[in-house]
Amino acid sequence: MSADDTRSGTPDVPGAPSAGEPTVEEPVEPRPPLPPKPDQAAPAPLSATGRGPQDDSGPVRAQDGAYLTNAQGTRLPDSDHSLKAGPRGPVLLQDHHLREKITHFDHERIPERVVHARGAAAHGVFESYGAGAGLSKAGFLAAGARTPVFVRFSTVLGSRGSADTVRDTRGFATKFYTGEGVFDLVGNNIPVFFIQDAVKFPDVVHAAKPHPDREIPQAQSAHDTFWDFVSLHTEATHHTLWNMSDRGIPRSYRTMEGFGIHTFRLVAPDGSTSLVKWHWKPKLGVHSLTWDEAQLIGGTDPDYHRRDLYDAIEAGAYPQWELGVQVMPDTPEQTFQGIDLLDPTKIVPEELAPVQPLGLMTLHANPTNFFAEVEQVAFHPGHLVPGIDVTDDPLLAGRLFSYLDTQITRLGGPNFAQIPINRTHAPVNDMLRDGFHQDAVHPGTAPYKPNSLDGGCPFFAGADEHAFVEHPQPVPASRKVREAPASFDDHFSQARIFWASMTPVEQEHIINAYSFELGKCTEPAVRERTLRVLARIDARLCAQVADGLGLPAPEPEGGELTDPEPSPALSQLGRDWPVAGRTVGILTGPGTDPAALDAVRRAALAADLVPLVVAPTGGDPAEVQRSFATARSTEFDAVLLAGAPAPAPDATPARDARAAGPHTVLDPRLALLLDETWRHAKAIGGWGDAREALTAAGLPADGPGVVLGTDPVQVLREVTDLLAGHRVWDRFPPPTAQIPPPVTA
Ligand code: HDE
Repeated sequence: MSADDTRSGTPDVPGAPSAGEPTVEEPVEPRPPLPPKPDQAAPAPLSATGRGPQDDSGPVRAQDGAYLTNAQGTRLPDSDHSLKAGPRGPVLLQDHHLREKITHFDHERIPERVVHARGAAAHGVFESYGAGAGLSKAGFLAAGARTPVFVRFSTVLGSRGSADTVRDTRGFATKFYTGEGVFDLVGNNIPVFFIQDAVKFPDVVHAAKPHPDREIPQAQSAHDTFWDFVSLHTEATHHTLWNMSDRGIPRSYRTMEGFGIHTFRLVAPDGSTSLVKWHWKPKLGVHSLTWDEAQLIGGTDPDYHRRDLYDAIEAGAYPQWELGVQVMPDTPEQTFQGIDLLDPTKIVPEELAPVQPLGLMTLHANPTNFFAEVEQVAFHPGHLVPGIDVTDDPLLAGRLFSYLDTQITRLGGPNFAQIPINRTHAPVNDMLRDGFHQDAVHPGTAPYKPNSLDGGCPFFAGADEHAFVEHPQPVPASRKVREAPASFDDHFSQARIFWASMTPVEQEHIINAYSFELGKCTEPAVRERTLRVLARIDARLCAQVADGLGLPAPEPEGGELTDPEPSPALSQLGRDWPVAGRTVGILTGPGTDPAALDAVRRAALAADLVPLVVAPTGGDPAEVQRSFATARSTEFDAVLLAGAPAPAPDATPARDARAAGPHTVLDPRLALLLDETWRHAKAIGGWGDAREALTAAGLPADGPGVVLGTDPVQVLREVTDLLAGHRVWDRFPPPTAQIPPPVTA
């Protein structure tokens, strides 16, 4: 049948089901869908608020026209008073505007995500280098291909309104709007997971979420049920160790790595396959907060990560990541150098399989409406394109079910793919029909196959017409069992690699994190059992956490520990990174030389830094961005002291508790600010009377990471060099505590 076979004029037979003349044989020649029957019309093709496609007065937006209307577009004269029987009389039931407004408001909320409820997202573009074209036939990996993306970052445990800087894993989910359909890479900032089988997901999430009776604590793992579960379920050990490391408290979404975790299978144009692990590498490097900073920010700026992402994009400091893959041969065993590639609690060290860069992602636009985009975006690991296939990782299998299922409740039915942020950029010709929130007006009469009434439309595509064809991976002959392979029983070897790969200061942070979290548990059995787990990672880790808890350190079960080969790529320290977008606080007072201040600000802006001037009181926002009352150290990556700003008139403890203390040389709030800056290992620079100011704050003016000089621009230059290493790591004293001998509990 061809397009010419459509019926013309009034059908000969009233009620004929099809717009075309069906043939006896099933149509097999692909062709576009039939037009509607001549007697049919569809609703006018207007936007959600009445704008038509023929209207070229700018992009279609959800609001239009100068006047307030109701949802039907009828203009309203008043929305401040209900319709009443007289000014003091009863409200009338006939007030349809009141009823529409309140009813809509009553239904403004949708269920938050079961996990990853708190997040922030941005639009961008992925530009392929072409290096993946030989590995996968996916069109978006071809040389020079540019693909729009939408990325949502999130915490896992907290509710929608929880703080950003809690200790937690972060989600890193990317939607690629490719010409061959949507590809979702739904990853995390930690490359391993707590569990090896999806059936355990409700268990780990129930354990980590707030206790069901009092619904506390919010957004954190520092409580009994979490540690009860992970100490009994030791396959969680590796992921838990990453969470207790600085990776659990990122400095910014912009400074996080991303990982696909599971092994995926890439299918090349010639049909050959490889097993890969996905990586996102941030151009700014991997940086974290210190724990004390994270806790302070949780109170002073719970939106810290969200604000940081949106401000950076608004300022034109577009965050960038390279997408890369570790490539492993697709062997029948699906292992690499003894590592089971189907086990999501294992990494492949980058020293064994380097990450090969495939392209660059740049996030360059903020959402226009948080709900429409960030809240309604629906990711799904089963959104795949030709050239990218899944493996038999049992955790991934459960996810392939869960993400579709969850949207049905969260987004109110099966048509969430039609929500603007979820719409594919490829033509859709499915046979899915009806359901809640159906936006499409499907023509035709035969949403089934085979058919002849719609001319056989739509037709199947072959692999050479960009069809997604599952790779015919052989399935090993076996029997039905509820079992895992023996290799999944190794819960400790890679945790030991991670620990051994950390620098001393990173190890100290891990010890502190375990001591804090377990210190917040009330059940002695939970603490004791967790120490047994730590004993199987490292004796010093176990002993020092035990010390902090006032408990004896147990001996490792399962025999003596062997020394693993470290993977230096796992450490965040020891490299220099771009400083673009880093904030520098400049503390000024009445005696500050305006010319020096101006020169240093210009130099900071020229270095792509964000200078923020702190002055005794506010004023012109172009000149002064923070006052002594509003500034807090946690806003700055480094601090410059323009002399020694004396106590301001409002520095009274009765008004501001931070103003307590006998300070005469320096405003007491700045003394606290400098003290925190020092403790959080951030660079401090200064000129003029800065030395006196530091001494007044009780800090060593010649200590590591303190730059004093007479030329403010030169001081800034040296501080910028320190910023490249992120923190002044040698400000943290080396671990001094001796390893106490193990004591058998
Ligand atoms: Fe998720 N996960 N998950 N997850 N996940 C969800 O989907 C689930 C897992 C991840 O910004 C939910 O739309 C199961 C691993 C991210 O919108 C839900 C299992 C990884 C996001 C769900 C896992 C992730 C989610 C909640 C075990 C890293 C946020 C709402 C089998 C590779 C996406 C939703 C966004 C969200 C289920 C394990 C990452 C309930 C059953 C492993 C980044 O469907």
